[in-house]
Amino acid sequence: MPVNAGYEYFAAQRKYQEARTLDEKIRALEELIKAAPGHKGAENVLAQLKTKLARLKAQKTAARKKSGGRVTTVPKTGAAQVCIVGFANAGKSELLRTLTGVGEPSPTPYATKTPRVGMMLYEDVQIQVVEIPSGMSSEFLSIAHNAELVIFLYDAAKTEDVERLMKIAEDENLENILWAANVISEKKAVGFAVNAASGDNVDELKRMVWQRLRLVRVYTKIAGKKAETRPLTLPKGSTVRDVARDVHKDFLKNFKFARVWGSAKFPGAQVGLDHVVRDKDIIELHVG
Ligand SMILES: Nc1nc2c(ncn2[C@@H]2O[C@H](COP(=O)(O)OP(=O)(O)OP(=O)(O)O)[C@@H](O)[C@H]2O)c(=O)[nH]1
Ligand SMILES: [Mg+2]
Repeated sequence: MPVNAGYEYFAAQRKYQEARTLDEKIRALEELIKAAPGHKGAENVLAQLKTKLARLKAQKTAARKKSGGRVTTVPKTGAAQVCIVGFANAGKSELLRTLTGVGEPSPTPYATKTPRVGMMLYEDVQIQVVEIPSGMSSEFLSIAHNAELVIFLYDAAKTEDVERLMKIAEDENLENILWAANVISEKKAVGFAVNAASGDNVDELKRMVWQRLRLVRVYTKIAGKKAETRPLTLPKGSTVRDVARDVHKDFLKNFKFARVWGSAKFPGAQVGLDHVVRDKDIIELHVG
């Protein structure tokens, strides 16, 4: 950590640590480099950051080349995007249907030809779920690069598929992966298992998805009024500053203090911009 680094540097550093997709990482690293102090003592750190950035950019170019420049993106909605990746007939469409109500399972392998998108509700948080077609073309796998989390779903009776999926994870540089075996036949699964069709253990899967997304939700509120019922979601470790910025830039500019129910010392205690918020906090922003 460079000496005399300013607030922006630490904020950018946190953003980089929280970045989940390749694009997010590149963007955060660029900000981090911009915010790094210019003095001599920080030269080494800056050089390291630049090397890291060059490596990430090379990764991105390689991924693009592999797909012949064809990249499919699924516009993100909700708190995060989660992809389901797996081989033919692993039960991806069944899982998508169980999680979101969207999805047409079929006994025919490779039945899903294009990415299918649904919205899953975890408690009161909307999470987007995308089924990637089984062909595993680089074009469609490019969606997984931009997703915050990838579920690798495999038929519990075909453990050899795990190895094949591990190879894909490595080749595609996918990091945030949740492995799930789908118990289609009677075969007992090794590791975490669900039954996509009956929904067995799917609630546990949803809970794991939420955990792995490393998000917190907060409910903002205006003094004298009830808190919003729809939460705002932010990366874990976010502060009142991030909440204020997300609500409106004027809230940050004119910020005086916030009252917090949840993570504060006592319900409704006054906190400043640096207060780290926790999941399910109620945040009342006071501006002047
Ligand atoms: N009994 C049972 N059948 C399942 C389960 N999951 C999937 N199936 C069946 O297995 C077949 C394939 O399931 P899909 O969900 O279509 O598989 P997929 O991974 O989407 O496959 P493609 O997109 O076609 O490559 C369908 O007939 C499903 O109904 C399960 O958990 N239990
Ligand atoms: Mg399918």
